Amino acid sequence: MQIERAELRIVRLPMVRTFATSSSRKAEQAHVLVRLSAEGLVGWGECASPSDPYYCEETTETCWHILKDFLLPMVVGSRLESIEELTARYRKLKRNNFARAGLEMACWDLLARAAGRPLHALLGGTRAEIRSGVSLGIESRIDDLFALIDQYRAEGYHRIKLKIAPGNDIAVIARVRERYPDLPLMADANSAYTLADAPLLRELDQFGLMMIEQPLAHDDIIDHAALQAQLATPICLDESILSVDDARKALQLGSGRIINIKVSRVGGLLEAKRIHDYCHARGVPVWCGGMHEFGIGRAANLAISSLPGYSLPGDVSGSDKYYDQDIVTPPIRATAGTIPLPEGPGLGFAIDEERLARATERTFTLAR
Ligand code: OSB
Ligand code: MG
Repeated sequence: MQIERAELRIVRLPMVRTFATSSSRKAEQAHVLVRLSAEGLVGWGECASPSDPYYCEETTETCWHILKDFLLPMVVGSRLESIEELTARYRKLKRNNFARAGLEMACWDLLARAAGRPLHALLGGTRAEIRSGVSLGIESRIDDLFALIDQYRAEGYHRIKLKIAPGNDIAVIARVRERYPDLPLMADANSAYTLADAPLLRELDQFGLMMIEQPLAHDDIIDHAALQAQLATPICLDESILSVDDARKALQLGSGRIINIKVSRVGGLLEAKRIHDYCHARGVPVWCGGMHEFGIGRAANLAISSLPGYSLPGDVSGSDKYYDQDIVTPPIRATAGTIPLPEGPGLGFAIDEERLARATERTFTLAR
């Protein structure tokens, strides 16, 4: 299809509750949205990058820069027939995966709409609904954490993930486990520990966690292998895995036993599918991680989660977990912790144009 026009916008939404991890603290999110127009069709994508470089090196502004100055000029005013063709055009670009993912998502949406098919069908999804969990930030009062766990259990979510950090780890997990002996529970450290903390991390083995996510450095797979050899709890890698090659090397080394696949972190849905396929063929469980996506990125997460190897509940909660008013309509809703796949073409949700206009704080257009 002939890509005639691209629009970028920075959209800011307040979060329903401040979310703290070992590396950052957020009360709002500002994401770059990508809107492509081609032959009477429109495709949407989202760069769910945090505004600061504390999860990975990208920020909202680096996504804006890379899209505006490098990625959009590679596609606007030319024909595009496949995602492989798109990724080939930016082969020389290093990293900047959140920026790539926003453009790639808009292209998938366009291609799926042109084919008149839902994105999940185009990706090879096999599920009609997906089972989800929730990720809970660090709370300064344990009673607030208990109240959140009670709320999301009552809503039927299938597992709870707790953020941990040095000084906010064993004691918190112990209190939660004591109060909820059978809760499917896991912990995410967002790379806050080092191998010297192995004795402390080994204490987590007594709590029957489903997994511990990214305990060590964001760019490490060597120390993770040494740590996994000392832990009964499976390690799940998040920050360390940016591509299917990373996944292959980590699994070969024994750096972990589970992979959290984030569409944005790996640069898009095609790479997410490749990691899924690699893991699925080897019996390695994967699940879909999140980056506080608005409805567009959330819809993409939903679509990729329908692939058969996404066997564990992910962080693809309903829109209301983070936002009072999402920019898609209807908002994405979970019932009993389960979200149905949409039946419409493409991402399968419509944009709430009025809401979007109110939340937009910058725009850029390239047309030719
Ligand atoms: O490590 O998975 C993470 C949010 C922002 C940055 C990193 C992470 C997270 C989450 C929340 O855990 C995932 C979500 O519900 O979108
Ligand atoms: Mg994580």
